[in-house]
Amino acid sequence: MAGSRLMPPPLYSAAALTPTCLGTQPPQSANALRDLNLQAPVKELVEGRVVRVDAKICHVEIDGEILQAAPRGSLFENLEGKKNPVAVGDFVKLDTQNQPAALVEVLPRMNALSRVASSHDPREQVLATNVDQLLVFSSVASPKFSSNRTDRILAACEWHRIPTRLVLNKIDLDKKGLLANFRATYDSVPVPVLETCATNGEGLDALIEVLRGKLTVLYGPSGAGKSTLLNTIQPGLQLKVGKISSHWEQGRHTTTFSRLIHLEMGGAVIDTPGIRVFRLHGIKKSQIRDLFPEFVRVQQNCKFPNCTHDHEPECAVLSALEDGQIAQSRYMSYMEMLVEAAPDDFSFDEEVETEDEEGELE
Ligand SMILES: Nc1nc2c(ncn2[C@@H]2O[C@H](COP(=O)(O)OP(=O)(O)O)[C@@H](O)[C@H]2O)c(=O)[nH]1
Ligand SMILES: [Mg+2]
Ligand SMILES: [Zn+2]
Repeated sequence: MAGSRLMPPPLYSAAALTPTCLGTQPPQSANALRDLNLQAPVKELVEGRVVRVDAKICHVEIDGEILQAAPRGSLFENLEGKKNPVAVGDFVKLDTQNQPAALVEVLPRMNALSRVASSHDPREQVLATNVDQLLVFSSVASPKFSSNRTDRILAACEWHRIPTRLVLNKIDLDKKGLLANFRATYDSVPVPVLETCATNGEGLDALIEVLRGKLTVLYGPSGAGKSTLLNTIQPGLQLKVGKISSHWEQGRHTTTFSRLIHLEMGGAVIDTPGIRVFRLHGIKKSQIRDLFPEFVRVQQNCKFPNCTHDHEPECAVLSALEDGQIAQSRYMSYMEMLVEAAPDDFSFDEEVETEDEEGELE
């Protein structure tokens, strides 16, 4: 991983630029002075990976050690509608000359999972970056499976091009035979589904193979069994089980402390507690339909090329829905996202930004 990548040593030593060589030497030619300028000392920057972001402080891993670093103020300028300049998973450069270190640069990202920050803050909040995949954890029962919640995050991963799978946990509680329905729905998308039972270990081997060697975002409602599953896979993790405090459940302004945790078998996970609502940022109505792979397969047959699959005649998606090829629950999730998405002529650039404390990260 990134931890082992250090910046090369500075190209020029500070000794070569001591003031004496300017003050006591005969005047130099413009060229020589320009050369000297080019040789201005380069600060030694260290490269690392962000494993946790608290309010105003990032925890950055460098060669297996964690260093705390404060993002430089300039990173908060020109955010262009983004709430946070740095997120868990980012590769960053640190200036370690002072304590705490300064986080001076965020390196280009391979991908980023983001959403609308909150119902009263329209900015884009980046939750995790440079990830290999996302697992959507749900339980068959207790808490009840939510199609809407599941479909929103699946659509978000489609939008951000992050591969995803569903983990259906607590299969021991499937007294009503719901599992077969969920499975049929997601097979038809298709989304790969893993069935697990954290309490008797069923399906755990398959989950281990999916996690091995990858950086995986864990997503799912509290109580789905994420911590129990992870603790079973790696007992040393000692993640708290079933103790999500009521503060999180009822939080008016949910604070999320995502963190990256290494797995002994190779790979790592990013836990994302406290994320309840997932609304895609910057998406317009006409773009939602492309986030549902089973729609994409048939929608070229709709009478109107820009069919929203809502009221239009001769709609191939509505026909597939009637035939049972498209699941009712998926269609309902689509309609809800369609209703709340911005109209196509909306300009996100003019969006009113919510001012909050400078440098605040949550
Ligand atoms: N019956 C049953 N209970 C489970 C299973 N997995 C987790 N639990 C229980 O569900 C509760 C919540 O689990 P937890 O791991 O804290 O969920 P998290 O919020 O997703 O991390 C705990 O009481 C677990 O013991 C399972 O497969 N079957
Ligand atoms: Mg948990
Ligand atoms: Zn249509």
